[in-house]
Amino acid sequence: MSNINSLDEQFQNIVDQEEKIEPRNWMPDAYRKTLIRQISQHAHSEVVGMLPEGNWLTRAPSLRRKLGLLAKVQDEAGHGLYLYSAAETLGISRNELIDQLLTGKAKYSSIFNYPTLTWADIGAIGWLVDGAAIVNQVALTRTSYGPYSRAMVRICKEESFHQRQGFDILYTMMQGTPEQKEMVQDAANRWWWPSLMMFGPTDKDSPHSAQSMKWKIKRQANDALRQKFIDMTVPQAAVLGITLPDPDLKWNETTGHYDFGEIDWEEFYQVIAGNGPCNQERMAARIKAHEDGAWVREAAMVYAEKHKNDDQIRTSIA
Ligand code: FAQ
Repeated sequence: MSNINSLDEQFQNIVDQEEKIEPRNWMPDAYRKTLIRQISQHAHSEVVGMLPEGNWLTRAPSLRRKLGLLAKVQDEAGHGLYLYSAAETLGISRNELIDQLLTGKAKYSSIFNYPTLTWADIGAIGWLVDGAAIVNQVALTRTSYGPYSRAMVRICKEESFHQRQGFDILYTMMQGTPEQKEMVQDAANRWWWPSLMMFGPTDKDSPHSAQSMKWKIKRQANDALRQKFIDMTVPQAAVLGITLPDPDLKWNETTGHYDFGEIDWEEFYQVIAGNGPCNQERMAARIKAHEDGAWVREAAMVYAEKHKNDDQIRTSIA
């Protein structure tokens, strides 16, 4: 028993000294489990997150917009792959991770269960959803687990391009016709509150936060990150010339932050329980993609088996 305690203590010391934990290091089982949960949910979010925007690839209003959106959606696939790889370093296989998503055991971000109704929604996703993702992920570049932290550095660079692209879409539409301006306002009205929910429940209702902060998996609490996002985004809405759908949103001289209204947590819990507007559609799309891709996985396995002793191929890959 005392040995276990001392391993735990040594581990906490390494974390407290801001050293990274690497896959070969000893770690408490619960730390490993928490990381697998968080990193895989993050990976699933990136992959499911391709669906709402992928829906607009064929309908982007110009070749330039189509190229930008295509690049963004491909980036999200890449983020999913870095993150699945980071999760695999913890001793779980890609198959198990995908299985957890497809059987509903693992979550993915609530935000991707909302529909993209107009082109302005693509701008709003870039501006608000990627904007929120960056705030959360910049903090995670300092997470204690090495492979997750390194993946975050690269992902954040790409997310910042996504955020600017989204803002640019909306800004351009705001120079357009009254109908285009109305579309931007409508998209902002629908995406604002769900974007705030991306940061998770308030700290007092967040079961994982205290331990994850102690292990420095999370570097800032849900509420602090949400506030940072709001403070950053409200002035951007003013530049766009739109209003955000919260009558309680106002600058507070005393705190130096924006006050904001009550989030509808009932809606959040309904969405993460599978009852959001698009949960069923998203899961059906992922299950179909997995089934349609079975032949590719089988062919790759047969190829790998055939060539496992083939030095030439191994050298050329290296
Ligand atoms: N949606 O105790 P906590 C992107 C769950 S960005 C669904 O606070 P934790 C980029 C939570 O899992 C989006 N579930 O949990 C992109 C837990 O349930 P569990 C992805 C949520 O882990 C942009 C329960 O509630 N980003 O994809 C949500 O300490 C555009 C209790 O919550 C990440 O995943 C939610 N919003 O903190 C892609 C960032 N919030 O597991 C395409 C990494 C909470 O016990 C297009 N993750 N839950 O069943 C994190 O930072 C953390 O996991 C939090 C939650 C902050 C999300």
